[in-house]
Amino acid sequence: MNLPASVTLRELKPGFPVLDVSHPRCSGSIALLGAHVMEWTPVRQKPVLFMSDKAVFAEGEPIRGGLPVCWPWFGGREDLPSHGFARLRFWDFVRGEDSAEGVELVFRLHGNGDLGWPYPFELNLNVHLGETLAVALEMKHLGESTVEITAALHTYLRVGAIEQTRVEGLAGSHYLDSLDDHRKRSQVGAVIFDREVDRVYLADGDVRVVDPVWQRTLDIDKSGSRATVVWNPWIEKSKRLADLPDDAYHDFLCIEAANTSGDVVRLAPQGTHLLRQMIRVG
Ligand code: TA6
Repeated sequence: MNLPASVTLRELKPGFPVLDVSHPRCSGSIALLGAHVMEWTPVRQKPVLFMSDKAVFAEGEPIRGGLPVCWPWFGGREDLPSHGFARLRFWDFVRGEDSAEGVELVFRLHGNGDLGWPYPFELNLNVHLGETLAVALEMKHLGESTVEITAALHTYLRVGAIEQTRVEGLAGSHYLDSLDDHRKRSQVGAVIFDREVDRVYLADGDVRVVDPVWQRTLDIDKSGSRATVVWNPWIEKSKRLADLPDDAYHDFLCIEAANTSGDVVRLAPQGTHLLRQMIRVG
């Protein structure tokens, strides 16, 4: 691998390569499994991404935390893996480049009708790590017929205390409540967390996570998406997730730039779609 000076390759465990970033503007790490951004910490900041202490690191298993790439479907599908297979496979490192602002890394996954998806495709993930984190998933459909895809950048964000955290920017938006048969509701004021929250907001705008305990805000912008998923498992679901400590719900929420529920992506042969999420600490 021809790595930029700020990036080094290591094995988190045998057969599980990870790229570590050490740059004047930030530190970070990205697993080749799923091109999964596992850690991002801007200079003079606390970590921005949450990673479970019980996360599993193995081919074919999703990593609980960081920035999972959910593709070519979002959610569960009969006997198929939840959130698709892209996060379960090793991607190729394509190239990287250092700059004064940070480091840019490109990863690729392609398939020819294997991997449980009967169409040839190419995914490119472009990751910029600096004082901002910018992730862009380019999806290329190389099959002969039009295909429907759902996807998400399923970002786990670290907060000081979920009970005191709120999400601004969604007031007045409609959302589908995944915990109540996807019933459609309207958001009144900021999103707060005093129970499990699992909602698909039909929204294409930016949101702000306000974290009074860690005394910071996280500004999350996106493009190529008209659905923003907000999730916190709260107490009972956390206990059901083997790769999440029972009390870890307290330390994170997910804000996901998604194409799902009314924002399905239809790609004609040779069609492409770009799904982007950008995060800045305030
Ligand atoms: O994005 C919210 C969600 O779909 C929740 O329903 C929950 O299942 C979460 O994703 C985690 O999914 P995973 O398959 O990673 O356990």
